[in-house]
Amino acid sequence: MSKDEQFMDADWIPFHPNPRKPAYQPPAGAVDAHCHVFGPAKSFPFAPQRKYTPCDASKAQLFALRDHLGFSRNVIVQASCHGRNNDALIDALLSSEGLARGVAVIAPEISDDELNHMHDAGVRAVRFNFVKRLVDATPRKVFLDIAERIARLGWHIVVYFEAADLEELIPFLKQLPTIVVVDHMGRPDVSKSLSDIDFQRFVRLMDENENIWTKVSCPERLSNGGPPYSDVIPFSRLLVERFSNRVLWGTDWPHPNMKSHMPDDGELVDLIPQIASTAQLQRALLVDNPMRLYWPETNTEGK
Ligand code: 0GY
Repeated sequence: MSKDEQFMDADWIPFHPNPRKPAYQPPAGAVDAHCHVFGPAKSFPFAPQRKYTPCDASKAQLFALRDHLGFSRNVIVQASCHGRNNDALIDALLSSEGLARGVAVIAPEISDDELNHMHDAGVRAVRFNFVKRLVDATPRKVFLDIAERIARLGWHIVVYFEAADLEELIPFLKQLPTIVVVDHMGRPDVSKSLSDIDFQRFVRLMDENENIWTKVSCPERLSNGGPPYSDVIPFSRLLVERFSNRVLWGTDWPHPNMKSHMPDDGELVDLIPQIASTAQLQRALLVDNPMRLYWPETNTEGK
């Protein structure tokens, strides 16, 4: 099938149709800091250069899930299937009544007017994606030029890479002039121990660079055992306890490219008390940290 046809891939697993109501109740004002919208393709066609064609996953479905899970806000991350066309993302932000912020993917030739328009809509970061199965490579110089421009707007950078690529990426990451948020804990190999050299390299990177944050997200993607994802919990817990003021949490709805199974989003929420064991850690993870990064003007005291 040609990539110009906008039908979802034959092996695509759609998001859970009926996630359970979580037993865990997040603190007031909780933020789902990693999720996406896909299309709908009829209004927002997928990019010609995409590596996959997903099912539609609309802003209305995302906001309904937010409410169902007991969350208040979303950070919507531009997914690679939309390339550098952020229209679906911007449309969702503008419909969110200020309850969503965005992470865009931009071209180096973007105009100042476009950047300002994105800022007004709620974009606060750009994403640099290094995952080879998702995107064609972008030269580092292009990323550094983008980094300099968005730093002036007070935005930050979200990076997505595989654990095996971290060592080579470290000098580049250290050059970035903003806060840098690493997706999905740098994708550790959870079949190895916490003292494994690759995971320890990531921990050291965070130890030594106070501008580096991470999302303790995607147990369903990292787990070898499947639900209830017990093999991933120790990695998330270590990062939450060690870097409590630099961690974020997200559902990753609608869970692109899951091949083994589709998680129940309610079940993912119910894992939070296992990775953030006190009310204080949970509030930092779900409210204080994402609010400081994405809604710095909003006072959350006493919420
Ligand atoms: C994620 C993970 C994936 C996909 C994307 O932009 C994307 O297409 O981020 C993935 O396939 O690992 O964070 O949603």
